[in-house]
Amino acid sequence: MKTRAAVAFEAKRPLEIVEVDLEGPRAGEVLVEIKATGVCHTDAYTLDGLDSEGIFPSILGHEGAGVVVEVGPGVTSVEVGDHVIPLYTPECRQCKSCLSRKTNLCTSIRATQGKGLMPDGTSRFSYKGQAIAHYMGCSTFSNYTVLPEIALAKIRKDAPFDKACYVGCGVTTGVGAVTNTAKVTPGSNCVVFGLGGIGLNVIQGLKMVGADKIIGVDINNDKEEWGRRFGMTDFINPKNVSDVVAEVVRLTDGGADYTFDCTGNTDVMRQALESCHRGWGESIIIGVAEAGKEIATRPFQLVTGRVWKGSAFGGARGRTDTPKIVDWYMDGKIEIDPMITHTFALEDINKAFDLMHEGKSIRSVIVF
Ligand code: NAD
Ligand code: AHE
Ligand code: ZN
Repeated sequence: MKTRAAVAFEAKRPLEIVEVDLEGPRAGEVLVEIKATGVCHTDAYTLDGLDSEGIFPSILGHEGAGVVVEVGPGVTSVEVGDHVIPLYTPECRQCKSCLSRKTNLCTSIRATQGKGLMPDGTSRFSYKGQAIAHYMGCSTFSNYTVLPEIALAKIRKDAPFDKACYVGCGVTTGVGAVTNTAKVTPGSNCVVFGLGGIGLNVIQGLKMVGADKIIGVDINNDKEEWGRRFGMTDFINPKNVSDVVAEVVRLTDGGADYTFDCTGNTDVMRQALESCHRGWGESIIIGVAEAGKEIATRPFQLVTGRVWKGSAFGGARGRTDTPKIVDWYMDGKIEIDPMITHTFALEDINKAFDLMHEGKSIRSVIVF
């Protein structure tokens, strides 16, 4: 079939809207009509050529929601008409990682996914006879896409697509980092570095679990109002203080119980770790750093009890947990609507990237 898609032909070039060819689902695969997709900073990072796994040409997008249109042979967990969220972290429930119960990082199809291919080692997308790579196993910047069945979470049908799509990455990543990865306890003092589409979800997760101080750090002053809207109690703009770490230590009587990096900047990651309380503070890296970047700190920071951790997709097991997060939204336990600051048609998707780089959006959603 033909489908409209925003194609990343080359790094650092705007996406182009073209009609691409899409092959139908093979065994264990599902054809999904994407109804809406968010634009996450990770899409921009890959498009900007900063991703060591970046492949061009490819169809980016990993934060979608849609409807099952066709299932391939052997598919049993979803059927035509089901509403689904594509999962860049699948859940096969059979691999060593899934069975360990120690991680959400299912490894069953990670190798081919990282090469922009379906699990059988081929692509379903092509343009003028040339293969186009899938992205993070999702490629939600296409009106129709094919995914392995293990990479689809079935969600309730009354959830609006243009909000539920955000659960496919940002909401789950932020809220899950608090509840699954850090397991923040009530009364904790916490710091969130970077108040964008992820950081604000960390803040609403912290508020939900009863954190005490929620300190937000951002170089963009406009983010102060956004942070406070979701439960932030204090704001620091690093440009206005001589030492961010010292300021956090002052505000928290010795350091934070939990800190979260939502910037992807390795210098900020160090600040986040060093803002933790001696003896027990934990810092969670969520931000994705540019290819080649490394983190550093004095080992003494760890010797004296600070803990450095990372979190992918909020530690969520996609097929099990994302339907529950959609329920939380539908039940009013978490908010999504106010964070979706812009909605565009696919033709205008490059505007979403511009707004993100200008710091003028929280989340842009593309509606097909
Ligand atoms: P965003 O652009 O919406 O927000 C980033 C925020 O960080 C902005 O408000 C910006 O002003 C702020 N910032 C930038 N540099 C800063 C600095 N030096 N100090 C303080 N604040 C600074 O991006 P997003 O969509 O929220 O994504 C945030 C990061 O999380 C990205 O690196 C993205 O790739 C990553 N991410 C990771 C996962 C995961 O599973 N680990 C999932 C989604 C996104
Ligand atoms: N391709 C990058 C790594 C990118 C990365 O860390 N991605 C996160 C999700 S970001 C969503 O917006 C993730 O889930 N990582 C786990 C994984 O298996 O990719 C690189 O550095 O090569
Ligand atoms: Zn994302």
